[in-house]
Amino acid sequence: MTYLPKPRLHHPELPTNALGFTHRDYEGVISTLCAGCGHDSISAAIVHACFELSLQPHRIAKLSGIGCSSKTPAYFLGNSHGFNSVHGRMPSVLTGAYLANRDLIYLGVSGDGDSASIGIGQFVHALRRGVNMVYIVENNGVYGLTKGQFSATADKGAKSKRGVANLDEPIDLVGLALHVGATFVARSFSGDKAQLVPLIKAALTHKGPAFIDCISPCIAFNNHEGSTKSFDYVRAHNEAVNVLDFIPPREEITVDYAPGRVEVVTSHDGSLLRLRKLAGEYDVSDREAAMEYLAVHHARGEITTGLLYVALDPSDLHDFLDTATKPLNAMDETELCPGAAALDRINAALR
Ligand SMILES: Cc1ncc(C[n+]2csc(CCOP(=O)(O)OP(=O)(O)O)c2C)c(N)n1
Ligand code: SF4
Ligand SMILES: [Mg+2]
Repeated sequence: MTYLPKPRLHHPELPTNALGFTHRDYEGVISTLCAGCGHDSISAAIVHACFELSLQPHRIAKLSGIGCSSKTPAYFLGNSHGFNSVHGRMPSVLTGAYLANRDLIYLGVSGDGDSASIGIGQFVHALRRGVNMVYIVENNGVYGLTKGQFSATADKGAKSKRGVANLDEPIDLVGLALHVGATFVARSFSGDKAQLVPLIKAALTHKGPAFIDCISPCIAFNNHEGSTKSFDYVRAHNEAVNVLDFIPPREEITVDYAPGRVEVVTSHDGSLLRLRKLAGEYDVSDREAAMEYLAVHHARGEITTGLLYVALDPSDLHDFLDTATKPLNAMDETELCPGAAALDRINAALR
């Protein structure tokens, strides 16, 4: 594949993070997506989040499927591990990598076609198994790369660019993620950086499957009147449940807020997620209530965004399987191949 690297010139006054890296150290090659595509804004938000969290780029693994959305990992985190897999198969490749090496931070990037159509089986099973990852769907309601066919997230009655209405019921990936047991579930909009960046930061520090459905308008095939995934439609129908601040560990915490208006959620690494409620009755720790809230507001034609659910005491696949803490690539031959007696013990335990 051809690509254009970015010039390495750095402005001497670019701000640096705790590791001495600038924003540029978290970028990738120049994007080849259509100018104005929502996906590029999500890439920028990922760069911003990783810079602000001072993550070591070599500790991140980014994986994707096929689609314009799945091309985007080339455009961010150029110094991280990357694997561009097969259409709809990112979750199983990511699961395998995570089982082999739990020390990396896993970021799965996918599209609505990649995850809600061909890859829906993979999507639900990776979330229900508790794979510790951030899973972002860049949701434009169409197969952008193959020229704009409706995907399974397109709303019933939404119009294609040629004016044809979609006849099928939509799949709401957020509802599905809540149903199958994702422990961090959020929805955002590529045009809302103030909401998206803290959500990505919180998801990156969450232990367990963190899912973000990010509405990301396709300006080439799904940004016209009659679309429910256009910039204008999402701006007009956005119903945010909370406003977020992300506070990393070790930073002095000085917060001042009216009781009952703010919720503070502590992540497993000690970072804090401070949520200011916009919807008075909204409780981020109540999964069933989140599902009901989504259904009620969907029926009103609203797009619910924000952090919709977070499990306060999450666990993950390695906890369930009680696997070794050491990555496989750090084990020596005797640990990898402990011999016949160890195998006999394992077999006996399974009888
Ligand atoms: C197995 C397989 N089936 C079909 C395709 C053709 N194909 C490529 S991308 C794509 C859909 C992409 O849509 P989405 O995941 O929503 O990404 P977007 O381009 O909209 O970001 C399809 C059907 C393929 N590459 N591989
Ligand atoms: S076709 Fe749509 S999704 Fe693909 S790059 Fe262009 S605007 Fe983005
Ligand atoms: Mg799409």
